[in-house]
Amino acid sequence: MTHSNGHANPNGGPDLAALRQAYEEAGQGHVFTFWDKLTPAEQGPFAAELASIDVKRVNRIYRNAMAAEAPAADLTGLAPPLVGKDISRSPSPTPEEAGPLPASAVASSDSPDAARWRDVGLRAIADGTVAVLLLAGGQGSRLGSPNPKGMYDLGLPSSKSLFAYQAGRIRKLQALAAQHAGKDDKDVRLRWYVMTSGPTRAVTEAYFAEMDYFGLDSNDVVFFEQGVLPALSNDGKLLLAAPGKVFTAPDGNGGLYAALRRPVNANTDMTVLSDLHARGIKYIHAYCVDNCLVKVADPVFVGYCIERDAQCGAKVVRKTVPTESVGVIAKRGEAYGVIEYSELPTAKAEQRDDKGDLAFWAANIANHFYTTAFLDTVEAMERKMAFHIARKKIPHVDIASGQQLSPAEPNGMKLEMFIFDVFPFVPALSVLEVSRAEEFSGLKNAPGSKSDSPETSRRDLLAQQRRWLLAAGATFADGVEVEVTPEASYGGEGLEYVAGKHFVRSGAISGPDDVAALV
Ligand code: UD2
Repeated sequence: MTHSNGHANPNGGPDLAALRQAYEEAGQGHVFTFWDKLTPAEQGPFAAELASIDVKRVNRIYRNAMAAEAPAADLTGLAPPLVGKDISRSPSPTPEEAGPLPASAVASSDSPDAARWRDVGLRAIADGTVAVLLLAGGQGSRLGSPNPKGMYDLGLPSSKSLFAYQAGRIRKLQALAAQHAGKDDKDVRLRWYVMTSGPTRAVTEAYFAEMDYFGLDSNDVVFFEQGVLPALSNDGKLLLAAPGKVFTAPDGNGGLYAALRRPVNANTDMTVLSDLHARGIKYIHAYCVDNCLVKVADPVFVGYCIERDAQCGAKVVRKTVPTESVGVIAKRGEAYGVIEYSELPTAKAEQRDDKGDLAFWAANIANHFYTTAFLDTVEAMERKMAFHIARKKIPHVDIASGQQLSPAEPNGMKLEMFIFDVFPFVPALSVLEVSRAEEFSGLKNAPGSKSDSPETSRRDLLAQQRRWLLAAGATFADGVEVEVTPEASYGGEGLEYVAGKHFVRSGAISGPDDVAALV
């Protein structure tokens, strides 16, 4: 988020007096507490950082987020112009107002129509009208890995990372779409837009280059970056990570929408949106990096949404455990919305229908469809999309003592936008229920955790591939694990050559030639 609070000095730096005044007026002048102790070499970058923060917007976001978090809260304590005026409540259904998703609003991927949807999707891909958008800006703090999640090695026989799997699925799908349309492989391209954040950009780009883009044409992979927001104390004050550094964090996966409109890097004025238009791309499949089973640019889902002329689509799986860390898709009146697990009251999470199933069963798996035309309209909605407050333990410099503190308890908040907060603005969200075993296994928690861990991801991916091989006529000796890499199959197709084979050795197959070593 680039912004200049004050006017630039003749020497190019921000006008310090104007900057200090802007921060003082915004009630954030405390950030200058240690200014005189900083060296000139520290003062320059710090002033530039402060100038890049739109401190009035931060205050507005804080007040809107606080109001959205506690609608009944007494807002009189807020600055006069705000009470009752600037709180543009997001139309997202609050937990109190939300009702379950009606069955009529959902189709299933095991519908007989899926074969037709798949044809529509493959044709759209072959026509070059589909692109992929990967959300990879999260810092993966729960997983505890030093690298971006996409680089994580699940310990598979092939040692492929999540990024490698997703790239392989794109390559395979390009070939399937080309074959479906009678085109040459090289004439079908799925452009891959990878959203990173400050902490993940450099290492992600370096990894892709090191892996030679996993065999993809590097011109088809576009990295771009979401914004950051300062972390705040509970009373809305910017927190300093160091005497001359504001504590900032990625602005949530909903930061995607603003990021689509910013130049993808410092050397170009191309934005993701301008590129989508320039290339005639009409449909986008957006997904989260941390789902090892993700069907990247799934032609069934893309075709389903195209056939329904949807502006937005979302995949869901059936939720069975009330406490599962997933949002649930709900409705209030005509407005669809996702209530995040961190904001769903227990009573609602545990509410059951007359058949005894969870009333809020439609688990959001952060797997969305958009039209480019819809993405063009999001900017107008953004002011109504309340930021979400994530209360966190935030290490910071204590303003009174100058001491570096690492709180044991949450002492402040990170402000995040959620990608699904645009759903209430579409007249009809196209929801597709898919099989959890075939399409969703989150990688969220550290090794050894009982759910959403590297072990459960590895287990679910190899179990799916074992089902594919058994269905193709193979058999297994006890304890043998055979991995089917994306080079061999996108969704279980094309494995005829394993019919009658008995696997006695674990390993990975990427094609027919790899079978002999394992039987
Ligand atoms: C997300 C969904 C939740 C459910 C769950 C399934 C959101 C807001 N919540 O919860 O409803 O679908 O996934 O696994 O989508 N990311 C960024 N930038 C950020 C933050 C996250 O790109 O600033 C990406 C991150 O790299 C990942 C995805 O968004 O690919 C979701 O990550 P998360 O950890 O923020 O969301 P989570 O797992 O709490």
